[in-house]
Amino acid sequence: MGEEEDEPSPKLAKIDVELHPFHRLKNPVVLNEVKEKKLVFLHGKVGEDNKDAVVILEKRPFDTSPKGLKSLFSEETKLRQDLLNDIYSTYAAVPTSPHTEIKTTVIYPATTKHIEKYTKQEVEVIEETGDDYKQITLPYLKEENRFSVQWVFNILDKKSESERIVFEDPDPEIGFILLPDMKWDLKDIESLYLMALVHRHDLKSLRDLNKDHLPLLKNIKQRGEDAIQEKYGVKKHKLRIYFHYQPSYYHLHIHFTNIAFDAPGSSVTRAHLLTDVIENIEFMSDYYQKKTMTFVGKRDDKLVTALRKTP
Ligand code: M7G
Repeated sequence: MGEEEDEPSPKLAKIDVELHPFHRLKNPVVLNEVKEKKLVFLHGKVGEDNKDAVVILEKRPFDTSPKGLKSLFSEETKLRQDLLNDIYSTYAAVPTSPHTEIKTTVIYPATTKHIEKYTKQEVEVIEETGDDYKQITLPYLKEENRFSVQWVFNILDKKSESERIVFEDPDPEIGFILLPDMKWDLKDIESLYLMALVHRHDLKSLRDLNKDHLPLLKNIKQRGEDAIQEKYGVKKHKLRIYFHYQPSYYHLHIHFTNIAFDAPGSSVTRAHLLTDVIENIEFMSDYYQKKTMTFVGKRDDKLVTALRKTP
């Protein structure tokens, strides 16, 4: 992995730059910036009708494969010397592709919810009891309040990303599709990030799971781990496999990330390990209907406001 730069990137080749909003983004403003991750979230307008777009830019890690290093330390890299003193020198180096590539994610047209999702905001801890879920969260999760899961249906129906599928079990009850998450650049194995999307459409989140779903969960764990080991050589004890609660997208899915990678949303305030979920349900079938779920939400989020118990 990470050593296939000979082939032009299929993703780049496919983009119709005339239609693509990237170079037509007007008045970009920063929604959030994570300097240590070299990551910036921007909002801008596109086109005559000024539709909203969210653009996420992330500088890629160095390509430390032998080929990557060769191209870095080549004459193609321009150097501007900043300091020279005895045996010490510093430079601003301007290498050529792939070292200068920026992972770019575009959401267009973006909804107000997307802009809110990527805007830096104060966060707070929320405790949602089983009753809160039934009385507040579930009624809140009406279509207009949640993100569309059209992209999930496109994957399950093979209308999008079918060439990226790593594994599929087509069974309607316990089947799923495993594929790389949008956040992964597919190059750096240390930041490996895949996702299992279940074929069935009736499960929104952890809250819907009980003992009837154990065969589904065990199938995803076993076959997901096997497929990742086979394709990427990453063994199961190197994987963090978990649900998000709350998720952004309410169609049941499971995250598979490399434990070497501090993936966003992998901390105790959002991640629930698949092994723990399986065991909790084995102890008590309605565990996730009864359990008080603690999560971190944004201060101005409508669901957070509805669930907040202290002013
Ligand atoms: P989540 O917990 O519902 O949302 O996980 P969040 O972590 O974004 O808050 C959904 C996962 O699906 C995230 O890890 C996303 O990066 C990933 N994802 C979202 N979209 C829209 C896509 C997509 O179109 N394709 C792929 N492959 N992954 C996506």
